[in-house]
Amino acid sequence: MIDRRRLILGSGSALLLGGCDRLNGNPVFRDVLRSAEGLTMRAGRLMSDRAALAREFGEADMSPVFRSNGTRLPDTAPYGRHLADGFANYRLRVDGLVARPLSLSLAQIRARPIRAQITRHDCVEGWSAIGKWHGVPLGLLLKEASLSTRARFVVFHCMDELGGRPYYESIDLVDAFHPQTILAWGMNNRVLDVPHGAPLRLRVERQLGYKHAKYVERIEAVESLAGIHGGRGGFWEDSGDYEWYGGI
Ligand SMILES: Nc1nc2c(c(=O)[nH]1)N[C@H]1C(S)=C(S)[C@@H](COP(=O)(O)O)O[C@H]1N2
Ligand SMILES: [Mo]
Repeated sequence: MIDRRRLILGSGSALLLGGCDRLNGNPVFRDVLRSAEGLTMRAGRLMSDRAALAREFGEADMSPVFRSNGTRLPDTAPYGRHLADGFANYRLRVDGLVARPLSLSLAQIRARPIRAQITRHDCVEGWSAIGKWHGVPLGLLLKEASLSTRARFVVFHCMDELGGRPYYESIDLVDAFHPQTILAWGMNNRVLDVPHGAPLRLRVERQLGYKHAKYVERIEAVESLAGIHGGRGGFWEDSGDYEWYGGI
């Protein structure tokens, strides 16, 4: 798609990556957008943008301090029990619209293929930090569970509550199968700690921080988000604070 844009728009194509508003005001570009070709271009741009990798960094770029945000220690009784026995009885469930529901111990999750990546976390509240994450690609678990063709979203159910409401989040299948979307059990070359979401948290690198569900205990594949909690696909979405799509 990028080559095609270059063909049509010449040397200004780089602007497309960050300056869409400006280009939309350009009469020539507007005509292109209105044409059938423009439709394909827009669809293609959306697709290719969503599939693109988030920037990855080197060890030297890692933030000396990676703050934690939201829940730092879930205060529910089940989580207390997990802490007491070192997550020995923790199981990650993968269910909903799958042919083969999974129930995996931490040892089983850690025995799965590992992806490591150093990325920048961007919180909507205005802070960022670069950290290293180890985990199993989410797509791999979804394939293992034999995701139904009816599934359109995956919901992450967390073990913490804020103001009596459980934290949860959801993403669509483009993000679920994105190569950098992992369930992380390691951070900065150590086992994931409690403030950052032990024993397992989502990394969905093309989205803002609130989408990265911590303390995940269940992944549910669904066709619609309507029946889940407030129906808007996430804790902050239900309270009206943030949009469901937090793409970056
Ligand atoms: N379960 C759960 N996940 C959560 C949150 C939370 O409070 N509970 N906070 C979110 C927000 S707003 C951010 S910025 C990141 C913070 O991740 P960190 O604590 O590892 O920095 O977790 C996200 N995931
Ligand atoms: Mo955040």
